[in-house]
Amino acid sequence: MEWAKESLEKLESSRPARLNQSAPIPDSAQAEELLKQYHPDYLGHERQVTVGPNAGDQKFPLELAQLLEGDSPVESDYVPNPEIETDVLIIGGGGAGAAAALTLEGSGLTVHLATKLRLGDSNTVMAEGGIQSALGPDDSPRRHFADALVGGHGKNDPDLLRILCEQGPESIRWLSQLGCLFDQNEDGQFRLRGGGGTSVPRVLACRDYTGLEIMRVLKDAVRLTSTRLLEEHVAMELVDDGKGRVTGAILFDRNAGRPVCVSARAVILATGGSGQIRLQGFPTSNHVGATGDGLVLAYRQGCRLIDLDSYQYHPSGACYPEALAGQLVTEAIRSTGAQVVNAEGVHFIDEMAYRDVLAGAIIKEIAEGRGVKTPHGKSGVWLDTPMVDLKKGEGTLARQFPGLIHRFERYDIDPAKKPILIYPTLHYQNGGIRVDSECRTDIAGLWAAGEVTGGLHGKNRLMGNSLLDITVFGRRSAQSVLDNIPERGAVTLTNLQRFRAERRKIESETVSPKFFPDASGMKLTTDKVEEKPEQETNSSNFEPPNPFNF
Ligand code: MEZ
Repeated sequence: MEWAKESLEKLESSRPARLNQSAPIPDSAQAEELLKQYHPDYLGHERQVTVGPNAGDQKFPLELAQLLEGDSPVESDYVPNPEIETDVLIIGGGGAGAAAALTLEGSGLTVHLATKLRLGDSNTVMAEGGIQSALGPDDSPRRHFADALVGGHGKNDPDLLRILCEQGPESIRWLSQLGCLFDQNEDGQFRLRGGGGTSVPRVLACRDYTGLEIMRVLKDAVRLTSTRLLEEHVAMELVDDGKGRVTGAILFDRNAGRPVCVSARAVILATGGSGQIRLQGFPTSNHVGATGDGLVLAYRQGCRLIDLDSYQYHPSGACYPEALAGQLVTEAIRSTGAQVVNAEGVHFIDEMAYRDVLAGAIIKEIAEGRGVKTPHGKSGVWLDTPMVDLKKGEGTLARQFPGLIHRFERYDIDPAKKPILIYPTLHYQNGGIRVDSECRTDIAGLWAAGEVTGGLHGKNRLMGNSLLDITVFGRRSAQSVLDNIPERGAVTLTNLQRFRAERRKIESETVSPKFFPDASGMKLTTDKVEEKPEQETNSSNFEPPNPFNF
């Protein structure tokens, strides 16, 4: 990093003094100022929508508003004719969907799980630093609740949050019994780390690949159940019984290159987040499939969305090398001693400040000229990763964060020796579909769990509460389905027709959901289909507005 030589020298020369010094945590007035002036949520890049259940109320980021007002890819003369009948259709193959499937096993109900990529391809596997649970000697679910409520700016749904915190210890037991290998201390107790906003150490981890480890065991367990997997099946639309209740979905089978209609007594949406819609062009730490599909599908059925003016920009996204831009550099590294330092070598803020405040502070440093410019024209601040070994002993960084070392060593960067450049990355959708404490949406027949839902995390989620969310509410949604499963209903597109009639008043050529990010080059159909002559497969690539020839 010759191009940053001068700044690196400043950082290295300030290091001895910084070793035993902490940096200021902004007080509440300073925090508010940072948020209002610099946090991407507060910069007016938003608008109201004019159709659907949220018309004329809360504002949405512009990119999301456009998708919510978009038209369905389903042709207007398409007649839904179920080819698959199931009791429960789970849409989404991440942690929440898998936890739901496991809970339904043995109930006697037939279960299908549809996922647009493969089982496990999800934001769950991208989660690095850990999962919260009140297991420490000075901890309790109440304390967990209080921390998360403060972190969420007091806007969390208290019922959902109480359930999350109370279910923490039992969820860790469940995951461990499935085979999840959480890190332990020498005495055999779980190793607990701090996280931004945790008043006591509460974060369990599997090194820096916690989500991958959790998904590993969930995936293996699901494959041993009677759940029928519909991999590479994209959810295009939900269907209803003509009286408002959701009764299944139209999926697009990517390998066959055609739609498949599913009749279900209950549908659980577990489609995850929407970082890949790249609000304001931000880089993202999200999985390629995180395009907000569930929000669009539920909205067209009549579900209200909440708190979607609030997204989480994780303060430490990689900024250099360019190939890693936006990738997560776990908060756990900061909680283990890495400091956030500007181009002048100044440790300008405590790295465990709340994520939204820290992201605002980093953006401010850069805006005011104290950032480091990369050869690709991006700017970031330093994360002084060698501090971890200096504070905790040589080899700590490599031992606790092998994923980080592995990613950077490909580019000849050793984070144990040199600091890395970071910039906030679009990480999490704080809001989502409104649900009650049993994961029921506003529309009968439709449940939702995990990142696609809103309310639980308020306006700012704490580290490690999303892996707990998918575990607790994935299971809970399934239990609620078991307790309340409706009879099979008719399959119509009445809700969609109503939405379409309403959107006639707007001028929009957008077709949604988005399914795959523009930059990914991914198409709705797989290569298998494209090799066949088009008239035989009746398929085409996804080219809005009317890509499906059916
Ligand atoms: O929950 C998260 O967002 C998380 C654990 C992220 C991280 O920094 O590792």
